[in-house]
Amino acid sequence: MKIGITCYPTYGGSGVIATELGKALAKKGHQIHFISYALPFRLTNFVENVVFHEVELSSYPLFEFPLYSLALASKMVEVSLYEKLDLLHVHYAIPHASSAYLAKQILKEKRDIKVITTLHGTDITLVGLEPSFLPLVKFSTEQSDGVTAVSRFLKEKTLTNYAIEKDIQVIPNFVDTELYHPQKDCAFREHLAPEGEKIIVHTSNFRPVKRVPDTIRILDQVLKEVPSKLVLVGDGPDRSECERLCRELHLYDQVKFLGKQDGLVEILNAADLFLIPSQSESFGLAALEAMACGIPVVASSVGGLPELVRHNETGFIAEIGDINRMAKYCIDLLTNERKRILFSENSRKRAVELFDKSIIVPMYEDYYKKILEL
Ligand code: GMT
Repeated sequence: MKIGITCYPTYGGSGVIATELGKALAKKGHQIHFISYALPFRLTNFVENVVFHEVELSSYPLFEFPLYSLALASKMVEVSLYEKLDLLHVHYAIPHASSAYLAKQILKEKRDIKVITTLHGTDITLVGLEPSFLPLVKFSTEQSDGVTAVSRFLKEKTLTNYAIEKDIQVIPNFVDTELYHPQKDCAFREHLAPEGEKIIVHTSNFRPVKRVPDTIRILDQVLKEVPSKLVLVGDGPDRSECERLCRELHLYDQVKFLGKQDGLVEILNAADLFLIPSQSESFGLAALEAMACGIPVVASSVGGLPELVRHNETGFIAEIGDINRMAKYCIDLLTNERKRILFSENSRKRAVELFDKSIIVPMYEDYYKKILEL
């Protein structure tokens, strides 16, 4: 098949999934055309059957705001026509689904291009609900030839919040469990915790929805019982507030801010547990990556997280903002090595058996075939 893929190319789970999916499909012989304003950050090496098409934005004095959605639609038309694409698969509805709809209409007379939209999270649960976007998200989702959601939670939210009558297929996110795997004797661990302290890791884009300050407050409680370090990976709007909170709580030596990092597998392997106390999380790809490395997860009970993290089996789940309970769960795992190892094994097993890319990529292939009526 010839597939155009559009995603946000910068940091973020939707871009990771779109890029890894494209690379995996290319390996299977499909022709993949990424269409975006920059090279997706996971597309670092040359991959056979993968081409990148950059959406260029011209500035004109009259345009106070960049007209990206329109430039993207034009690029989709161009690539679909000249590369003879079968379908456009867009990740994250805003604005990609609308651009794809426009491209499909422009192409109508020349080519019947199918549009598949994958809903990832805040495109439905947060931004999409704003009055300025809601009608557009509803319309472009309904008009897509196929719609997938990354969790059952997100599917239900879409159907109820937007009163959409559409067959939405749940295709969960995936991880390459051969790449993300448990490693023994992580040298990095000594560097992070020279006194043999326990290590808790959190990775995110530090947006308010991730509730990163909760991780620091949880550590504050954990430290009363277990010498520990908190490793925060990533960057974003809440980072300064988190650094301020560390100073206020006199935790600056116990919390390491690593910023954006590429070597996630090494960092995860240095950890004893992973924390994800989000306000909203349609899936929680970061938690899946940790589980694939055999790291138990303590999570909030929101969105798709309970579909991923099994309470008292691969980790623990608590109410949003229940810092005391999350701290209690962390202490439990950090002081009971037998339980931690059992949860670690369960986490790895769950990632391999249910969310490995070898299982999920064929689901997308089958879905494409269904939409193309092959
Ligand atoms: O929806 C977002 O806020 C951005 C998006 C992203 O690009 O990372 O995150 C969502 O998609 C990920 C990949 O499917 C999911 O793992 C995240 O849970 C989801 N984020 C939220 O729902 C907040």
